[in-house]
Amino acid sequence: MTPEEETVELFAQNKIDLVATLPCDRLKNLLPLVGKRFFEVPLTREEDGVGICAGAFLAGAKPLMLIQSTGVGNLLNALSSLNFTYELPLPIVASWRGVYQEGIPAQVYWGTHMKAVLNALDVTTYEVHTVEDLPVVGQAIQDSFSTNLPVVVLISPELWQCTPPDAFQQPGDERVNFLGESSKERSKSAALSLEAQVECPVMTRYEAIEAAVPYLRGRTVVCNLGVPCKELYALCDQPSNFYMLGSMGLASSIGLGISLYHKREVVVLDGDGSLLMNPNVLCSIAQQARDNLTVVALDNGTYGSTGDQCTASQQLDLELLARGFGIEHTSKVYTAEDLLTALQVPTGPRFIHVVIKPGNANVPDLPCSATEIKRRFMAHLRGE
Ligand SMILES: Cc1ncc(C[n+]2csc(CCOP(=O)(O)OP(=O)(O)O)c2C)c(N)n1
Repeated sequence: MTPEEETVELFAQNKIDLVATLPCDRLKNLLPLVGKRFFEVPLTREEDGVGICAGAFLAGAKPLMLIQSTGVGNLLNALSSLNFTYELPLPIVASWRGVYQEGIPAQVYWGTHMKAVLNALDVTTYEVHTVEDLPVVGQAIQDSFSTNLPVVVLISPELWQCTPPDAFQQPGDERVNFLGESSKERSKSAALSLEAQVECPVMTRYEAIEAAVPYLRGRTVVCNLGVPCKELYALCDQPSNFYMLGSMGLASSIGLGISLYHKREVVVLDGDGSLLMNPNVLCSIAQQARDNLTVVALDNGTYGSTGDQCTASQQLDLELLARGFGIEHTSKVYTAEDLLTALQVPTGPRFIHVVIKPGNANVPDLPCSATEIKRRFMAHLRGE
């Protein structure tokens, strides 16, 4: 077996369900094998993958990320505020650039400091340099799922050097995109024929959540960090609510990850500031096309939880943005009645743009810890 085949075998032996990927040149022989054997979620930013993998784990799956070491730098806050805070496992297999026969100067600084940064955050790291080290990959996966913590396996390019270039690319083989089409055929129609007419908002965030409560009751809900969580808790606390305490921008990513392994509908209450921090998730939602996912974008035009500073949603239109990313079922609502009507439309993934006024309700802090939120939520999803 080549090191690539052995690596994939180790993923399979450890019962990995989902591999979230973002390429590295040194992984180009491994990635096609991963795509053939596992459910692959191609990413546009690594942080988004941390949220998707967290959601998949909450819904009972075993995720893994396969990325370049530079991408580890992109996801540090997510690891800290999501995985460490809620105790969520995530094995990250990273192509370790900058340390072995590196030709790209920009890889060197981070590549040589990354391990120290990870160790300072108490992320356990493992190193693979040669085929003799490969069993470490299986060990790392087991450690991550037994400790409920993220781990990083750093794979030196030295490992792959015995594999001939493009070893797994047969003559005539074509790379396919996420739709299963040849990546050479890129013909598509990209016309956007939607005109956004934004009217004056009438509801606050609290009033919008209150209006949605009859629909949210009994459904799986992921709620954006900050005051929205406190408002949802005050209006409709239930075991099927996942309250975010940090990792701004990842509410919809977590919702998407859950929807991949959960048969029933997942409703995400997201915010404009948070969606604009990770618009990449709109791309992932469009690509995965889960009809059981609804994103309710509570757009008050401000970072409400931090004192109502204006967000860029004052200049752009979130519904148009979602359409531009390829989410077809979108709507824009202002009133309680229209929000409830939009929630009843069965097709998904749905993006409901709720234009609201700034303002926070005077509600208490959440009384539960991150791990209590997780345990209660996972027990609900398991049907306990
Ligand atoms: C990476 C990061 N940057 C900044 C913050 C501080 N922060 C917490 S909540 C929040 C505002 C979120 O705004 P939005 O998503 O629009 O939701 P709203 O509170 O307005 O409902 C900010 C900036 C943070 N938690 N994380």
